[in-house]
Amino acid sequence: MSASLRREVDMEMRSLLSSRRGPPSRLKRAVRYALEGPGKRVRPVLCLMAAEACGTSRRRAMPAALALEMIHTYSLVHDDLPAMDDDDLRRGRPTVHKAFDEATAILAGDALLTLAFEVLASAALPAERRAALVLELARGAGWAGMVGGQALDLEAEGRRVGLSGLLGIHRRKTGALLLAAVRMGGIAAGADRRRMDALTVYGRAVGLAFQIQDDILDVTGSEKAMGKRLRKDAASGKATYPGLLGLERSRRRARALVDEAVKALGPLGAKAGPLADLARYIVDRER
Ligand code: GRG
Repeated sequence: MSASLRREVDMEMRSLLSSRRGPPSRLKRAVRYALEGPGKRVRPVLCLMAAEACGTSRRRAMPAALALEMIHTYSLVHDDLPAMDDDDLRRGRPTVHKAFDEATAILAGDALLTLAFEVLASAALPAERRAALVLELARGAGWAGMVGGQALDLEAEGRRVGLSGLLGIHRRKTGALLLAAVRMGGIAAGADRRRMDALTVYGRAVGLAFQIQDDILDVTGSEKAMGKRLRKDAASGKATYPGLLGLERSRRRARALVDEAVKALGPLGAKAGPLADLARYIVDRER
C-alpha cells in the first residue's frame, strides 16, 4: 500500500492534534497514543484515493480521511476493553486501557468519536458537501453500520451462525466504514451519480474482502506482523469465513470480490489505478 499516502495522513493527523485546543493532558496523551499506533491507515488512504480518482486534490478530502481514522481508532480502543474483546495488544503495543486505564480508554474513544465529526463539520468545503460527509460517516459508523455490526457480533457469540448471518455481521461491523471511506472520497470531490455508483460497488466488495482476509489472517497470520493476539476466533467459537468455508474457498471468495471491485472502477478510468492496487493489497496483505 502507498507508504507516502500513509505518511501524509500521519503528518496531517499530528498537525491537526497540535492545532486543536487541548483536553486535559492525560486524555490528550491517550488520544495521541491511540492514533499514533502503527496502523495501516486503510480507511483514510481509500478516501484520498477515491477523491483523486474523482478528480479532486487530496487536500480537499483530508478532513474526511482524518475523521475516518479517528472513528476507526475509537472502535479499536473500545473493542479492546474488558467488556468487549478484552485484548492487551493492539498495533504491536499495549492497548489503551493497559497503557492508561479503563476510564481513560473509554473517554479517549468518546473524544475520538466526537472529534471526527468536529473535523468534518469544520472542513473547508461547501456546506452541502460537509453535511453529506457527516451523514455518510454517521451511517457507516452508527447503529445501522459499525456499532450495529459489533452488537450483532456480540449477540452471535456461542450461537450457530450461517454464511448469510456472518455476511450480515461483516457487512456492518467492518464493511460499512470501509464503504463510507470510499464514498466520502467521492463526496468530498463532488462526484456525479455514475462515479458514486461505481465507488459504491467497489467499496462494498472491498469491505467484505478485507474482513475475509482478516478472518484468514486470524488463522494463518503471525502475531508479530499483525500486532495483535490471533487465533481468538476459533478459541471463542466465533463464526468466520475459514470456519464456514475452509481456507481455500475463503481465499477464492476474497479474490473474486477483488476482481468485482476492480471491474466496478471502469467508469473512473485510469485515475482509479491506485484504488485497484489497494483492492489487491487488501487480499495479499500479511498484516
Ligand atoms: C466497539 C463500536 C465498536 C466497534 C468495534 C472495528 C470493530 C468494531 C472491532 C475491532 C475488531 C475487529 C476484528 C474488527 C474487524 C475490523 C478490523 C479488521 C479491524 C482492524 O482494522 P485494521 O486491520 O487495523 O485496518 P489497523 O490497526 O491497521 O488500523
